Amino acid sequence: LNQQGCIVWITGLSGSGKSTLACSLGRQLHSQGKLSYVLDGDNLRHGLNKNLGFTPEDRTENIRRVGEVAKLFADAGLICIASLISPYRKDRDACRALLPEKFIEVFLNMPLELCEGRDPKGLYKLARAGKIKGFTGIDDPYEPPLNCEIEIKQKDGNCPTPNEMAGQVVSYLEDKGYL
Ligand code: GGZ
Repeated sequence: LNQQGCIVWITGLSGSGKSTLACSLGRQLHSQGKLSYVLDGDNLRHGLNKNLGFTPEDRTENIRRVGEVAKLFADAGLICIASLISPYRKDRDACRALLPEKFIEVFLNMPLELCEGRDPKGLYKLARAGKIKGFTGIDDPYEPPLNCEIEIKQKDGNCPTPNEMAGQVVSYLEDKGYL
């Protein structure tokens, strides 16, 4: 394999664009002949994590499992892209501790108003109406990273495109010798 494995861990609010970024990143890596695999929180909740809900304990277990699987992929030499809200700092830090030299935390730092305005699945609306309890950013906390490797945010009120965001991550991976 012409690459070494690592974990690119994308964290951010629901609707911040984590899955879209993960997908763009996978495509850009593929076009460079690099093997990657996306572990998406929402998708994995249909299979591996289907017995888990959104209590703090269940989120912790969700993130723990994905961290362990991500480590397996990285050990196999793949660039594993994990996209989960992963709202609690201690849970992300526990994943980092599994592979500290090869853990790249990407904070997709989009304002709540932007995410809520997008509301692709209408979940924010339900949360505001009290029909979903414990929704991240509404009545459950999101703890931003303190020492992430990459922060992606708006510039002059403009959101970078998914390809620009993925490009930012690819540049980092190149600079640090992962690619
Ligand atoms: C946050 C929720 C909730 C609650 C359902 N809080 O944006 P989405 O819709 O498509 O993806 C979100 C997904 C979150 O799953 P994760 O595995 O990434 O979460 S965590 O890391 O916190 O374990 C969202 C939807 O599930 N969803 N209820 N209460 N997001």
